[in-house]
Amino acid sequence: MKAQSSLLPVIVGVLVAIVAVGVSVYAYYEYQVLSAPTSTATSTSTSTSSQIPLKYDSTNKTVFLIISVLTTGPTFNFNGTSNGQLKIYIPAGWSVYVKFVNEQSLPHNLILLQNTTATPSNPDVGQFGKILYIVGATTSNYQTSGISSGQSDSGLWGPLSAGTYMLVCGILGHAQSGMWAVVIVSSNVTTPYTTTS
Ligand SMILES: [Cu+2]
Repeated sequence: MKAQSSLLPVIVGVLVAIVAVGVSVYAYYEYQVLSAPTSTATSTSTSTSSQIPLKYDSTNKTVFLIISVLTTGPTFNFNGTSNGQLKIYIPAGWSVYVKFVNEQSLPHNLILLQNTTATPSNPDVGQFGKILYIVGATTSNYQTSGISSGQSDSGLWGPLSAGTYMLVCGILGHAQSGMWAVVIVSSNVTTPYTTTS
């Protein structure tokens, strides 16, 4: 009994030492976990938070898209963006109900183009892609005609096959001046959204 009781402080001392080392190691790793990935987490949340959801009807597989030509920002703009900044992500096989509003006095129209070049490469959009749909003009007058001064026009486009398309204004020179956006139709997209990076 005497030998056991003299061992007790030693055992307690060893246990305290083990716990102390354990707490220190845990605290060290906690510090590493908390401090190290901060920059990674920030950049990840920035890219996901820039996704703006679009309204849609999943039963009818239809996306509701409003494109307005604003009187603020770049002259040749879609929703205040220009030169492919606006990217619209649509699930494959879905349709787009588009409402096009032009607040400027300068006429504009809206065309969904099966583009053959990554950026507009000709004043006539028909020269760098196939015109799939038009609102605000027709296939025979899109180079010169559009809507203006708060007028709107709308259309139902699709169903759209997977692929990358371009949204352009068809009036001569407008797309090359910045009036274009990118439409990505993909089976990887489950709910529609836009980005403006
Ligand atoms: Cu235009």
